[in-house]
Amino acid sequence: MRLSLLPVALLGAVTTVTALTIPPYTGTLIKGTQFPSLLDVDLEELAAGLESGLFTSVDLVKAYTARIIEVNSTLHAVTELNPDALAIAATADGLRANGTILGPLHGIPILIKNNIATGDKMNNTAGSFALYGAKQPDSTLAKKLRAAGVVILGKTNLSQWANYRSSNSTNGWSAYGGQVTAAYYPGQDPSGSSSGSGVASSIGLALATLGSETSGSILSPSDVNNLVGIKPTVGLTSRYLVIPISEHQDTVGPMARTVRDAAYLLQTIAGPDPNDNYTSAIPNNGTVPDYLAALKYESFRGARIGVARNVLEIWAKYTDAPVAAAFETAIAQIKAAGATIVDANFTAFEAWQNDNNETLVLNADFLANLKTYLSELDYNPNNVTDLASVNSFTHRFPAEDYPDRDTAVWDGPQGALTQGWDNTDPRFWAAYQANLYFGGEGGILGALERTNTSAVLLPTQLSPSIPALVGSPVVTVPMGFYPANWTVTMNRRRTLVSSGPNVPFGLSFMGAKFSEAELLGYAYAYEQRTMHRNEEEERVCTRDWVERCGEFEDWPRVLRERGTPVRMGWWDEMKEEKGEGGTSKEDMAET
Ligand SMILES: *[C@@H]1O[C@H](CO)[C@@H](O)[C@H](O)[C@H]1NC(C)=O
Ligand SMILES: *[C@@H]1O[C@H](CO)[C@@H](O)[C@H](O)[C@H]1NC(C)=O
Ligand SMILES: *[C@@H]1O[C@H](CO)[C@@H](O)[C@H](O)[C@H]1NC(C)=O
Ligand SMILES: *[C@@H]1O[C@H](CO)[C@@H](O)[C@H](O)[C@H]1NC(C)=O
Ligand SMILES: *[C@@H]1O[C@H](CO)[C@@H](O)[C@H](O)[C@H]1NC(C)=O
Ligand SMILES: *[C@@H]1O[C@H](CO)[C@@H](O)[C@H](O)[C@H]1NC(C)=O
Ligand SMILES: *[C@@H]1O[C@H](CO)[C@@H](O)[C@H](O)[C@H]1NC(C)=O
Ligand SMILES: *[C@@H]1O[C@H](CO)[C@@H](O)[C@H](O)[C@H]1NC(C)=O
Ligand SMILES: *[C@@H]1O[C@H](CO)[C@@H](O)[C@H](O)[C@H]1NC(C)=O
Ligand SMILES: *[C@@H]1O[C@H](CO)[C@@H](O)[C@H](O)[C@H]1NC(C)=O
Ligand SMILES: *[C@@H]1O[C@H](CO)[C@@H](O)[C@H](O)[C@H]1NC(C)=O
Ligand SMILES: CC(=O)N[C@H]1CO[C@H](CO)[C@@H](O)[C@@H]1O
Repeated sequence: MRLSLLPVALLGAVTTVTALTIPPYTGTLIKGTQFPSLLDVDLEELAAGLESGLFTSVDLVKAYTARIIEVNSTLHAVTELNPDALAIAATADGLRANGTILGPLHGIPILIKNNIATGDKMNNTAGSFALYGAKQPDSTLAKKLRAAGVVILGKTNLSQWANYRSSNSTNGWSAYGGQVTAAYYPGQDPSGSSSGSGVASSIGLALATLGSETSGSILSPSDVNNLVGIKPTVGLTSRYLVIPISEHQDTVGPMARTVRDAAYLLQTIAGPDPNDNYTSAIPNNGTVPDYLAALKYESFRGARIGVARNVLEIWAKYTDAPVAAAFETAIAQIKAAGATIVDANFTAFEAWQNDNNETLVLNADFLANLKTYLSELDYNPNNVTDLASVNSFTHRFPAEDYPDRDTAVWDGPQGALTQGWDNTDPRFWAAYQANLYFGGEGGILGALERTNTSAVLLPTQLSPSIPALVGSPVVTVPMGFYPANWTVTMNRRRTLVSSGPNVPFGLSFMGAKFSEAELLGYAYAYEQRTMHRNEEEERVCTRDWVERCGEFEDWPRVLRERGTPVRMGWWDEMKEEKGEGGTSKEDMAET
């Protein structure tokens, strides 16, 4: 598969791109100026190139498209390209020529997760054939991107149904999009569920991407793909026409290579939406803060920053030595930058480990919210109107890979259909109150309050669960990489590398609701002092994909044959330990 396909891919690239020749890693001279490397370029460099006429938005669409096609057969990060992207880019170029710039992202290609609806030729499927060919209007976020002049370049692959289907599937697999793999080790588990968004942003298949999170789905793939990820407060960004899991926990946010780029994207998508009443909670009558203005090198000076020490201790077994060591170094750097560091323990964390109310809440929301989403479709080719009909479609449609990938999150012992009651049931309120306690007084919000801190730190791997319960924000920034001699392990199916050399990891800043501006200030101050992202030059497989990594396409098979041991990803392990989900415990992972 490997070498024979390559010339075809390269030929495709050459014919698609006229203004540029491809190798985007090293940069290409255009009119005597270096075209930026798509792997590293940031928004301000792209905007400067567009402004000076070095290249056009049409050139960018061609360059990114060629790159997507070049790596897609290996990584499966992008499920479909927008057939209108070139026309949209040409319109953006025309407006620019006329002196009209719609915003900082004018003419910039962005990829979005395949659960954010667009009213164009693209499908919005959550990776399921049940929704292939369905028609729907633009989501509010798609409208906002268009109004800002963004070129929506395509849709990214994901863990199917945002990982709310199966107890024995894999991160980044969908029936519609195949299996995503990440770029830092051949066959690397991309984590999920915003798997394609993570991989696409990490290797420059667009400037940046949008992902969605219910519990970990932005943070976790950002962690293992060397990215800045923003999991916004639930209600800061509209979920209207985003395929849901839970109205109480779902949120959409940016996945980018720099804090600044992520902030630009958040600025573009945040704000009130009459179609999503959770956005009415945005403070100051819906006025979104200036996130760019918050990016200050001296943000830590005089700040009180907490560390959730007891979480680190209780979950020590999930934190590998290189991650723990990098975390202590990060704390020292933040202290040296002027912050006071204090313990900010999550007092009910131990008790929460034995609580399973989150499953009840997510099941109840999913039953109700999925039904609402399906009722909003303009065309529903398979007549799926609720979870029961999606379940039966999945069982009978061969490409959905049932029963080898089961539907335990729906019809298993603790599944949503088995539960049978939704968020209008009196039992919902009690379950939700338990969540609010474990995330609130007993979790992140209580810790912030008691210790008078403005952010709490954890390695990103440990950070998503508690903020998910209350919908509070988290920002992750690259913190380091596993060492070159790190032992390779595989996922449970032995189809992906769950841990291995050079796999990245991040640092999370967790804050109070709607404190994104402060969190971004800290994230920026940490990023600018450390710039771990840039260490990837030596590591990312795709830098010279053809020479170095293309030949490893079947690497998981080689590893299997060598008897490489199984060790589930840290997130899967901790969820299994906690006992969430259906028959087996991967089903709650990274939703
Ligand atoms: C991605 O690769 C698959 C083959 O693995 C192909 O069917 C699909 O069309 C590709 N998608 C894009 C956007 O190139
Ligand atoms: C640019 O402005 C000119 C003059 O107002 C107008 O004729 C033309 O259609 C505009 N082009 C675009 C692409 O907006
Ligand atoms: C969307 O799905 C339809 C099938 O109904 C398919 O023909 C079309 O190519 C898909 N769109 C894109 C952009 O892949
Ligand atoms: C939003 O509206 C729904 C139904 O109209 C209601 O149940 C819910 O409580 C509202 N949520 C908020 C945060 O106002
Ligand atoms: C809040 O915003 C709405 C809509 O923009 C406006 O009509 C209203 O006057 C504002 N209220 C206050 C108190 O500023
Ligand atoms: C909380 O910390 C801030 C500094 O971050 C300080 O200005 C303030 O006085 C403290 N408040 C209390 C109640 O300790
Ligand atoms: C936080 O938890 C750790 C570990 O359990 C403990 O050693 C420490 O004393 C706690 N800190 C505070 C301020 O309670
Ligand atoms: C939910 O929370 C209540 C109240 O704390 C508790 O009694 C119950 O056991 C919890 N349910 C589950 C499924 O964990
Ligand atoms: C969906 O329902 C419509 C109208 O009832 C019917 O014509 C169509 O055949 C159904 N499609 C499927 C796939 O069941
Ligand atoms: C997944 O679970 C289903 C149902 O228990 C089972 O039939 C199937 O063999 C499992 N697949 C794998 C790969 O474990
Ligand atoms: C990896 O190398 C470090 C020193 O660079 C050494 O301390 C460690 O034991 C090695 N680990 C393995 C698994 O070989
Ligand atoms: C839409 C799309 O690109 N689908 C492809 C995703 O990858 C699988 C293989 O893993 C192909 O079979 C699909 O055609």
